[in-house]
Amino acid sequence: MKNPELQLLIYGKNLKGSGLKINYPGVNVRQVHEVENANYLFVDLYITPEAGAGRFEIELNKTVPVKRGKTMIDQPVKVTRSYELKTRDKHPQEINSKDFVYLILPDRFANGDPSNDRFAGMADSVADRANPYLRHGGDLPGIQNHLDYFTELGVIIFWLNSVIENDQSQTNAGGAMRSAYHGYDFTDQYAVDRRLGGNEAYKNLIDAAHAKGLKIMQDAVYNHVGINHWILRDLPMKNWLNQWDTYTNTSYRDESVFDLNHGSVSDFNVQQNGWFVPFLPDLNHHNPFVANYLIQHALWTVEYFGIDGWRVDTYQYNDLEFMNRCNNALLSEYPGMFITAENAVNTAVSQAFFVRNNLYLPFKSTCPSPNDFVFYNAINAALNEKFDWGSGFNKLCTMLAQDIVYENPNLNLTFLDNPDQNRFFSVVGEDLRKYRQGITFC
Ligand SMILES: [Ca+2]
Ligand SMILES: [Ca+2]
Repeated sequence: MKNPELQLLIYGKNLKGSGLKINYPGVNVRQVHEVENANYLFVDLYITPEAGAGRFEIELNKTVPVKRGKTMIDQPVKVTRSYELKTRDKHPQEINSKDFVYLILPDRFANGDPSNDRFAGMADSVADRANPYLRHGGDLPGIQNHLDYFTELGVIIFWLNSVIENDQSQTNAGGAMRSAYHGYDFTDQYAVDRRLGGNEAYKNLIDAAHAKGLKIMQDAVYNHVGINHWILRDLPMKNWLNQWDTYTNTSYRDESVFDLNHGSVSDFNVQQNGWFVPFLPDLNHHNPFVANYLIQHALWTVEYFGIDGWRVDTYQYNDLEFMNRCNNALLSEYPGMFITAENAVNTAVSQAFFVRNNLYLPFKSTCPSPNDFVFYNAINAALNEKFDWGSGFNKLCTMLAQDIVYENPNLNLTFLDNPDQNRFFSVVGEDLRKYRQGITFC
């Protein structure tokens, strides 16, 4: 990697006070951080170009007092963990505005392996196709079985709703029990959900898709994790999360982030550090260990699975300096990589603030592309409102003229629907002419 630094999180019972040894050419231990919780060590490594692929042992040594007869003696204890440096063999492909993106909700597309539909040990062990709020058993092998279907449609990019493990209980929302089948409640960043087929199935799908000339865009969530995330059961430090004395929800108001003239610090803090919902705790990006954990996971994902682009969920709720660090880490290793930010906003200025733009403001985002919600709203107006001076098709013209605020509007990810919108065919009253016109605008 261009960046020679790597921070390992080591978890185990009472690791505090351990000596740490690694004996592997090119791998140097820079610093061992002890934190509030004695069960964690954060280890800074420096990997020189001489380090070859291979496996090495991390050796932890400490002495613990044990009782021998009537006296206490210090007994040496050694714990080892194995770590592997892999050969780099993945190369993200370029994504541009010519590529047709097809969004798949993996749980709902095709069930390629009924044996993985449910696992008794998971917090939600139900799969029931008759219930629209619960899991249906769809998985990554199911998608892989249909690759020819996509190439026949002219699809170039798959965008999968997040495939990362969501070992969350069902939640009661809107009067119904609901599963986290959508994938946005991460409980272990380094595991693809077993019900989708796990890490190997994701690797296999991506390799097979690449072999057919398809590309993969992955959904990323940096703002929050699911409340069943393994690390929440034994937090490394209290400020791993943005904690409040009493529960505080984000306001969801994007204006609080960019309103430099009239905004208040209080509104900004609530928007940024309030929780998305009570079961999605907000991560504290000002904690450097949290920031490293998330950034390294993004790099690992590209290297391990070979994804080609990122769609970043709930972008406006993240600390934006952290997001720049994360974007820059990816763009430094993979120049030109496509990263697109989700912000369900209503104005071009707001949308532009969160990406590379032509605005003269003290903060400059390094995210190359927005999911173009402003364009989406304008298409709906163009196809569904009465044509007049300020309505209908004129809204689309007005909106397109505002593309001057983006550094490169051709990177805007235009769309007709997404995981949070009604299906576009319904939005245009199931009128096939309007549907075709919408596709043409996109
Ligand atoms: Ca299945
Ligand atoms: Ca936040």
